Amino acid sequence: RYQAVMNGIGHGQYAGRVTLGTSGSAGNYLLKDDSRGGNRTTDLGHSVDDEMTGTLFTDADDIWSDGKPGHHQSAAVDAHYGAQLTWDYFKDIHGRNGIRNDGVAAYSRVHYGNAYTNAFWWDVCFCMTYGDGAYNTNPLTSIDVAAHEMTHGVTSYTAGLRYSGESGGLNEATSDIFGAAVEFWAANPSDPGDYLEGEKVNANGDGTPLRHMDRPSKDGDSADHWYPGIGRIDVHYSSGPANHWFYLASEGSGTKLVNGVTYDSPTYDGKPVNPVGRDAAARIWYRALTTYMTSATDYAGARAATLQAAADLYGKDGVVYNNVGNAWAAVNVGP
Ligand code: ASN
Ligand code: ZN
Repeated sequence: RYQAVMNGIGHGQYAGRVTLGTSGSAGNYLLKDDSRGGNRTTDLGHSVDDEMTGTLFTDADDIWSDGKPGHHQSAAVDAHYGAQLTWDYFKDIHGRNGIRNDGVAAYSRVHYGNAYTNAFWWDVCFCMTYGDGAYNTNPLTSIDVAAHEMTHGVTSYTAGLRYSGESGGLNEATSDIFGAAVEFWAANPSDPGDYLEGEKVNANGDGTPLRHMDRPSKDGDSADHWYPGIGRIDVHYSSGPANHWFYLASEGSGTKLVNGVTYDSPTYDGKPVNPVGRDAAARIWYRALTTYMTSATDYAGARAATLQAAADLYGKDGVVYNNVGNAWAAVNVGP
């Protein structure tokens, strides 16, 4: 694993005790990591001013937060850690050097607004922004949410999937897919990998995750399968078939236990799907995103892009290519 120039110790609300890339010197450490393109985290102090950069977090002893609930630095620890993991994941797994592939990191802003239960990427500031959630006690800074938001940056500078219609659903799914991929890759014992989005942050207030990739309709709104007109629903729901494709390509259909979570994934035609594995599915999606998808790619185009990517990476005659196509058929995206 790529090591930071300086390693602080952080205590995140979700990530537990982690190593953080920091800089500075005794008495004045900075939550800024020059070994990862200047990845840094700032404090918005509950402002809702989108134009504000915020104040860079500093610390005297390079031990960030004490792990007690409500510590002002704990959201910063989680956000900073999520961004550094996502940086490392794209670098180590996909050979990508930051969002723009130019070695320059985005930054993270925490404590946005009051009880704001969301997080977002914004091209203009080249930054991720995180609210503190209900009662300001559940910041939206878990690994999967941070990776989701940072991936919006990657999508913006690669395929540029337009954030409406079917391309909007594919944009959202891309963020959920790499949110899950980063969380698995991190192997953090406090927040092990799963095919759920936002299971740690309780954004719904009832303990349920925001999204279920094995069966997207479990959230009550997302689509399990493609249908004509899916482009008219919210992009966080039209992402369903692509999230479902990623799950099926990774794990296959039916019932499966992964890291203590039981999944049960249906298929449109009732035919079983054999998996290509999570790593291959993520590599295929990344290549499709960065090589073949455009701002206007729709579901049919995503199928074609991933099949082309699978052919490039694993050959056109192999089992991987075949299973990728079967996973699309299972979410009702056909030739
Ligand atoms: N958290 C949301 C997302 O990243 C914010 C939004 O709706 N754009 O998708
Ligand atoms: Zn999103």
